[in-house]
Amino acid sequence: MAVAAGLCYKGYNETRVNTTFSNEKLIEVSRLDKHDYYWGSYRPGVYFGMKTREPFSLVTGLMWYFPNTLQGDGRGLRHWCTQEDKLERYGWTKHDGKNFGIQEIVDNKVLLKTSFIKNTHGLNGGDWTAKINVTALKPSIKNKKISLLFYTAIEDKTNGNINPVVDHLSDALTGVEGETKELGYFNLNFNIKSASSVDQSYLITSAPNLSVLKETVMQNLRLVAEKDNTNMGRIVLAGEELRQKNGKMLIPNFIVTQVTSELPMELEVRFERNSIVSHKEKLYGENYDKALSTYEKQFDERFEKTFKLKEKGYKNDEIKFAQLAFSNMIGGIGYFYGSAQVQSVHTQDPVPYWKAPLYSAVPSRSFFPRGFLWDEGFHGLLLSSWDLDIEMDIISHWFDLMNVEGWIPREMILGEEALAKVPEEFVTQVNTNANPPTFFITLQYILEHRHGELLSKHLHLLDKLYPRLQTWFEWYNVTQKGELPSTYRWRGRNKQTNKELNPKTLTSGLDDYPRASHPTNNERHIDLRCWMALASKVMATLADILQKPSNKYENTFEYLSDNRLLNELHWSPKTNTYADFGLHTDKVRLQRPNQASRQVKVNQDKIRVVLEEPKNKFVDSSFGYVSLFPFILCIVDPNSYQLQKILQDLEKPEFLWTNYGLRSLSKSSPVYMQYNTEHDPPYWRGPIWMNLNYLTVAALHHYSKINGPYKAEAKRLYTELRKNLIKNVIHQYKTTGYIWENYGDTHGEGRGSHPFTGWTSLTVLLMAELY
Ligand code: 6A9
Repeated sequence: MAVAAGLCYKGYNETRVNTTFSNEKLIEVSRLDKHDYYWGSYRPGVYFGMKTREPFSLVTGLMWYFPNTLQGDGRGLRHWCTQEDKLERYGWTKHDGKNFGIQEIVDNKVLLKTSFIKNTHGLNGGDWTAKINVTALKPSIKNKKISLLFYTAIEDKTNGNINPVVDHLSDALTGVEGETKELGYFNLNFNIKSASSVDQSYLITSAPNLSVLKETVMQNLRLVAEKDNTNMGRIVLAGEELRQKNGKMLIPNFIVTQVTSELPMELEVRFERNSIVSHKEKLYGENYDKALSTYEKQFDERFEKTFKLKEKGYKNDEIKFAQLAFSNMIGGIGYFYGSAQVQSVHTQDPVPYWKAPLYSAVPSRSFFPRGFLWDEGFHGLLLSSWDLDIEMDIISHWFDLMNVEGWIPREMILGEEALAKVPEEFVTQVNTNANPPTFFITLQYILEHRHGELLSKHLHLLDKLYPRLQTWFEWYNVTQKGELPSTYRWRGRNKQTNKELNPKTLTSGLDDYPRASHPTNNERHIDLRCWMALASKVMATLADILQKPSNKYENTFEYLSDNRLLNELHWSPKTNTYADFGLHTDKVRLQRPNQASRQVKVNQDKIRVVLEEPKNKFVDSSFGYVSLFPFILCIVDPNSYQLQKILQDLEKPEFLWTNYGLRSLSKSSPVYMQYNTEHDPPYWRGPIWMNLNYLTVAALHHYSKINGPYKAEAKRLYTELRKNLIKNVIHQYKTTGYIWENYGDTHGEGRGSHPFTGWTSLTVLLMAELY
């Protein structure tokens, strides 16, 4: 290989991985075409911040701390969402993705209400006002002081500038003004309301980049003696810090205003450009409050029109939960820009992808505030129910990331802020690796529920998207195919490792869900096969709509959904369940090396020992989500014994059924709740995940509507499973303040990262019975 690579003319193969599919992009060159979405809370990784959909945007953001608990190392200073802050809760209670948002943050019994309203007049996305209102939730802490820091920063000094407006008499920062190519002249004004005295200070400096804003603030906080000489000092910002050691002056790119006061306090921030609206329409003071309550009312009405939860008999607190779950999905949408790091067999090292924007929702604001391919397909179900324009724009951004081979990277880590949150080993995306093509379920959902609007408003876009979908489909069909016709195999499993109990399949999205113990090329993965069946079905429908030849896709769908063939390749006659096929043994375990000779080295990782020769067979000892796929994606014949058997198995508590939803892996599996390495706790080996539960409920709904002998059975399970899931997610929210990544199968407790308002927010669609 090394020789061949050396002889190979450098260029063609090496550059394919980071060559874009075509120059004609789905996203218009001018970002102002989506004038309404120009400004937004597009920084899901911070507790509160506004930016534009511009590669190097003007950004604004909030930090805060309680002076009496701030630590020298920065603990106590809140900025990026992180679980370590241990906030009681935080999240958008209402957000419409476009005009306004209201968020509640509870930190040590103090409620910070952050809201914004946009005023989209004129060109360039208009103006906005944000308000941070701080109150104590308990009277006993009323005297506590809080410091709010509101900043303005600019990523690229060549693109514009920001300058402080300082009132020299009081030495207070009253505002910020500046200019960028896209925004023209603008200014930000601050307005503070507090019953007690307010202490103000500011920082004007140059930060190396956006990922170190908190550090820059920490370096520039000073402790000064109290004016009245009491022994409690005041913490203030250092003022102007632009002079370098050599005496030269830096140009500012980071301006922070700090206000410290007792509670309650309110800070209003107004962003205005050379404005054409009359004074009385301006959004501040009472006008702001009025406008906000109008938006709230409109939101409530639209929410009811869209999801009909009141009509279905849900109570106010349940509807509030649903609004919060939805609002965090849409309010968690980010706008990222940068180049991912990618690798192919033809490149020696990772190479940069082309610089590109991504407008996408995120699974979790605290842990992974960035785009994930298969997560986004699920997000699309909820988002398109609300606003098809937003969803079509998200789809467009993702499909613009497709390279000439037809590959879209699984995880998009774009820009300094996103990169700063990812450990080195997760950064590089490899072009042989897939992720479930869930955008096909989004498209299927849109075709089902938003058909009219899709055709009347987005037909042209769909037409431009189509060749990309074809190439994407082809990429899966070619690069992920198995050895036997009609079979498929996830690439990217590690054959070499002896550290994992069962080598992970990150590409499938189900990470440590057990597959064949020994990865080989003749493996066949049932879930991928079903994804391909679904993809071909959706492609056939789209081809029909766009009057393109659909035969190929129809034939592929028929072929892949032929139950006789499916059963031959994937139905285990031993267990009467669907299963993967591959080189497998259950007789594996993790063990400390040299254990026999008693020279146990504490630091040596456990390794896998294989106690029996693996055999080619169905991987049927593990029953779980993967076994359900032909059912989950509605490929199983409604009259079949297979359907009857799946419905019977579904209900068994010793397998998957719990009071809180379906667990990912049966209790009977040899790796149920087993660690995969010493350090990797079980992830998809027991806990309850919402994305696949949602699809299962949708499938039960499907089989309860079409004719067949198991219709009534499907209906009964549909009702039960749906009820269990909704009840638990709401209950956990109420007791913990969070929506979680997954849920424990014994007690239903929230687990993993939180808030996780990606696919767990599909609970709203379960409530609304939208599938
Ligand atoms: C880890 C740690 C601060 C794992 O929701 C995103 C994905 C899913 O697509 C996938 O199906 N999650 C699921 O199995 C989370 C993946 C996080 C990986 C990055 C970095 C950051 O530490």
